[in-house]
Amino acid sequence: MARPAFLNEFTYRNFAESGKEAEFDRLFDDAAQRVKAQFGKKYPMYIGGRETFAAETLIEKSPIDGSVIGYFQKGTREHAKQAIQAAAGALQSWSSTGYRERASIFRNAAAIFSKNKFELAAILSYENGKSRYESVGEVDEAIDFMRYYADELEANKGFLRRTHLKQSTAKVSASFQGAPSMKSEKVTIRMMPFGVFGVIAPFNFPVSISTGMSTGAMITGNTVVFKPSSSDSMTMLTGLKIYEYMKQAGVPQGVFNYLSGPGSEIGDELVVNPGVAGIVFTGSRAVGTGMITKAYERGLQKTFIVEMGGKNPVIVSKGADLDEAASGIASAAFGFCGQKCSACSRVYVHESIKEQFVSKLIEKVRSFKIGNPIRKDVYMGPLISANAFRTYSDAVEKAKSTGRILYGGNKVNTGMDGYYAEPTIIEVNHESELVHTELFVPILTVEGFRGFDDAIRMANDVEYGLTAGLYSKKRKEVSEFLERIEAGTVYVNRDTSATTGAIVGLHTFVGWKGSSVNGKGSGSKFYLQQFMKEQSMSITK
Ligand code: UN1
Repeated sequence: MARPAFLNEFTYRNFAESGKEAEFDRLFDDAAQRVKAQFGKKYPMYIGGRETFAAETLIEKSPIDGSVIGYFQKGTREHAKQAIQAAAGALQSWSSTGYRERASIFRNAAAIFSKNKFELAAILSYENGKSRYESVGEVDEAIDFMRYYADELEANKGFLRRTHLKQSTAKVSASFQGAPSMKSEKVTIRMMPFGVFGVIAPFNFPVSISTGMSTGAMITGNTVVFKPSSSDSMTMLTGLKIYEYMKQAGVPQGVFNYLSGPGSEIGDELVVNPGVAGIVFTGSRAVGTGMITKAYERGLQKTFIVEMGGKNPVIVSKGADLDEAASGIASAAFGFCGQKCSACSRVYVHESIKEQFVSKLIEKVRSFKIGNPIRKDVYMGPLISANAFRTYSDAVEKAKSTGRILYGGNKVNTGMDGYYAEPTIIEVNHESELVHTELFVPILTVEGFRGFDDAIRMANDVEYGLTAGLYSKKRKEVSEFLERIEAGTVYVNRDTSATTGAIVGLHTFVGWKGSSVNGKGSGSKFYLQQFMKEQSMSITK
């Protein structure tokens, strides 16, 4: 029987389609007020279900204006060891819990997230500076991940398969591959959890990616030590909410452990501790490959499920709808200030339409309001940190000396204590490191091309292969692009965004080349299998 279509949470879309946009805004505004009224509290870590405190605390401040969101524990290597032990202790009973029950716990969690979605979205906006639309969309994505993985687990009946071979009438005197037997053989093939997973999450999607990675690990029977981003960029409060909602949903004690603290202590312990069977990570390529190398150099054969960034290209061909291209590229490059792995950071546009395209792009970008992202009309909030701003201004300086600034390049004074930067469009040549290095800031490079072949060659000429886009009306170009582009998540003529905004159940979000290791995506049919090892159990009678 065909499965029913996956129903996405789509909060904004549902409110807007039923003419209730004002209610959407009111719910977000009210939640933002409630969240702000709770600022400044002290929060524990949770190990084996118990509140745990460290000797030192971390102060989480909003990138919007520096206001103190809360005080969190500065967990240490010792806490990581305790959490790993707690997760190991919970493994036996959790992994033998039936898959239907595990699926139903994550459906409960999805319902709890859904009930609290405006609150969670408001925390997210304060915590990392996302606009309300991005934040609600991200919470929706988290809910979708939980439901999608629960559906997948059930549709695959927990990934258990049975096969058998009938006895033969033929007899052989010495066996060989495929030899007949006069006995029958029954085989059960099961998928089992690896054990304890370390979940190391990024600041840019602290709700959806943390939830997706944690759910992937836990729904398949692993137990988890979860560390939200907590060094330079901090998203510990959404992390804590995820913990609380999972607990309310029925995730047993010890199955999900929440630690806050630096990667150099906690992340590192997860990598070097032999009690951790696998790591699921989203973040930079340097950190991802560093972890893998470190573990393997120590002879630890851990499973790594990683997504490690991008340098995502878009090609705009002659004859493309330039309004659509300008608008799709502008939001892909500058939504959440370009701080998405999926952000578009390179455009290749046909020489003959370059000027026209750039002026349309600038016109669109000029309409983006920069400021306090809690406000409805603001499209771009602050950069996440002083370090991110340094990356931005260094890149702008480099562009000035080696190329041309076509738009932006300046700090924006909002009167708030945060790092606000103009969306920036630069022209540099293909050899520039600005074309090859992932910057994670609102900077877009533009380059002209003459032959479509050159455009594809330049688009592919980076270490990454995460997302890519094309605007073209020519069938031949579309098929050539789809045939040759080296990226996992690819979009053609997408008006909403050229490279960002993958939707669970519709797309899968997957990187090739330096963007991942195993080339399997999230929100994908093949996601959960990565968290399990297979066992073939044959009994001959
Ligand atoms: C990321 O930036 O790390 O497609 C992930 C998107 C989101 C996921 C982005 N669904 O933009």
